[in-house]
Amino acid sequence: MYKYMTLLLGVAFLAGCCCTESTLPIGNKSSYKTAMGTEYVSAGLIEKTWKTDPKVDGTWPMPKPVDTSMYKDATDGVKGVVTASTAGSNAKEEVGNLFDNNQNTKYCTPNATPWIQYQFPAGVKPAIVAYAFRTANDAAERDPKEWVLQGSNDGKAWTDIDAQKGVEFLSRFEVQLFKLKVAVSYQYYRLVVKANHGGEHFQLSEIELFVNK
Ligand SMILES: [Ca+2]
Ligand SMILES: [Ca+2]
Repeated sequence: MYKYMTLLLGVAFLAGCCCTESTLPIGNKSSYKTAMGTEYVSAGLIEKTWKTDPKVDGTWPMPKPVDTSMYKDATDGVKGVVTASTAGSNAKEEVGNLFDNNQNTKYCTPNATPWIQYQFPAGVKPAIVAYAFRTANDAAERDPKEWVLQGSNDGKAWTDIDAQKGVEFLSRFEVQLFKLKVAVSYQYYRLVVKANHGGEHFQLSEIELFVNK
């Protein structure tokens, strides 16, 4: 009974933040391991957050390693303007968090299919060759699944640059890299999310727009 009350208190605390799971943990596990080998205490992170299960031998499915060492993030050190179709769930989860190089801050919004726009300063049109997403701390059902990346030079007329469907992320804080077939050069880039993995919210912790080093 005491344990159950503790869980209820934990859930009541977390309910204050609408981008944290609000259902009770399944079973009575006190911690969970992610595919990255990080262990989380149950407060705020529940079993259904992780959509992968351990393999028969007890090890966890591992995301493919990603090498971005040949790239430089064009949004680093640039005072771009970041906007989105939908405000973050609260002041701590706004869209600028996608470009702060901190995986512990995220854009989380009560919209499964938002768009996110990065506007470089006037005259800056980096030649993007690839881009990357990093998932956030919880709730795999909020991960992106299908999207279109677009470019523009006036913020009005958009050209499709890349489209992805059926993308799966195996773990929290996982990075996936998407290479463009040809380099593109625009002042505005917009990610139009077409589907997530079934959650009412969408979230990511980081987006990077890469140029070659
Ligand atoms: Ca960055
Ligand atoms: Ca961040």
